[in-house]
Amino acid sequence: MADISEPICAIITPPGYAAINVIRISGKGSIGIVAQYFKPRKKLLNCPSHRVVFGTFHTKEGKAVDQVLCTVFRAPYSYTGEDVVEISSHGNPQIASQILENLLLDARMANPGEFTLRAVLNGKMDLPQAEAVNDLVFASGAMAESAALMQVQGILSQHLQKLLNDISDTRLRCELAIDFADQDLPLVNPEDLKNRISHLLKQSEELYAEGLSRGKYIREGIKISLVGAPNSGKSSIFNAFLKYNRAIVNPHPGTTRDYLEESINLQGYTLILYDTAGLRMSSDEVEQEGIERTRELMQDSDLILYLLPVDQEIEWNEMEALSPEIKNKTLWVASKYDLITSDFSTIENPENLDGHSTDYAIPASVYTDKGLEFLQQAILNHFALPQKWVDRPLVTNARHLAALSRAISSLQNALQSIEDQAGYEFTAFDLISASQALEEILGIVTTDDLLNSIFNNFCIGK
Ligand SMILES: Nc1nc2c(ncn2[C@@H]2O[C@H](COP(=O)(O)OP(=O)(O)O)[C@@H](O)[C@H]2O)c(=O)[nH]1
Ligand SMILES: [Mg+2]
Repeated sequence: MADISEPICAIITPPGYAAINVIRISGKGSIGIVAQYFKPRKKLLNCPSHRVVFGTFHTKEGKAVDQVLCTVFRAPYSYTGEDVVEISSHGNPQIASQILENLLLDARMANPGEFTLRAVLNGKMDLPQAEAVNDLVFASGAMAESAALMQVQGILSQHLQKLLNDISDTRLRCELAIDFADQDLPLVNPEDLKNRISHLLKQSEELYAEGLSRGKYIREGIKISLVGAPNSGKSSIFNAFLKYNRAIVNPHPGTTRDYLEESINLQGYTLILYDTAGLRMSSDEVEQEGIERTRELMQDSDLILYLLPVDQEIEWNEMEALSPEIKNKTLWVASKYDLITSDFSTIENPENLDGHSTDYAIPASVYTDKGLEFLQQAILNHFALPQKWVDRPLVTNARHLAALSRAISSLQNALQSIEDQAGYEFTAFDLISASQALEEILGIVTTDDLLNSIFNNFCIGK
């Protein structure tokens, strides 16, 4: 790997005109490099860590560029663990470029994510924390922000580290049993080992299951498609969720031919809504194409809202033709419910109306106050999504989930080997594989390829 203390710099604020711009330089000699261009020079050179100095930035030729504030962080007490200066200039992009050009005489341009990579290499944070820095920057929705913040704070890492320690402890017990096979050790007996491994497996499986559901939905959003016969009120509900008229609403059936996609926020979760052409037999070629797309979207969605308007005959054939897999992720919605009653507070036993069968379709209306409240609640309930952030370790990252799944397979093998009395060597071997999978998440073992693939997704300056 290249010299990791060589000074690197970048503009770390978005391009364009703004109140201020910030240029960051990190690495050996950073403070001295900036001081060449800064007056009063001595003040910057002698500045203690975590202080701000006011002065003027000059070019190499001595021309004043701007009045700036320099924030100084001295190694190891900085984001990267190295000497860092952050120069705040007035927010004219030409000023920031001139400052950067002068710094580039002695430093090189930072690659995407390189400041954070250095933080990892210098032990300021581990890999899951670094990955979460990027998640935090790009988080959409309050839940995604909380999940990323939890991970930046190291809560997931600590949890995984604890799991890793417990696996190692169990493996040591197996190794003891191998080494002292001829003696009766009270410390290790198959029943105790089995219990320990079962417990590790259970913890890992719970973490994985929640990662696959809540974690995935928080990170990627929840894909929901609105389906139903033409005129069932799909576009109206779509617009009502969006709070503006995105889709054309029209009493003529077959108005929406392609599908529309928009994201909304529900209790901190991102819902990706699809308004579709609906389902019905049609001789119109364009509409048929739209219906085909609806079927594809249904496959791809996490949830289907199937509208059964209270003023239309239910088309049982269409519904019964749905595969069990699709039906499992369908909520049945009694749309246009205002035609029955517009006072939703009088609807009896709304908990029962969870939408999981047509008999308990969720009443919904876009023409009534609170007409979508039952529906919103049913969506959160369907995914068992808490309305407030739950402060426990959560895996949201696909790389982490894949490694966790490998750890689970190894733990399952370990358990099996105890049950089969295959010999403690086999159990120990499987426990080592499980540890390696968790170490991969934590970045205890990394490769350049892995680091590159992670940090290439960062922005320059992070
Ligand atoms: N009474 C009532 N009419 C509705 C409601 N939602 C939609 N409609 C009407 O039903 C017709 C079809 O609505 P639209 O949203 O275009 O249905 P789509 O074809 O499924 O997208 C329009 O005339 C709407 O005004 C509702 O909640 N209550
Ligand atoms: Mg429509």
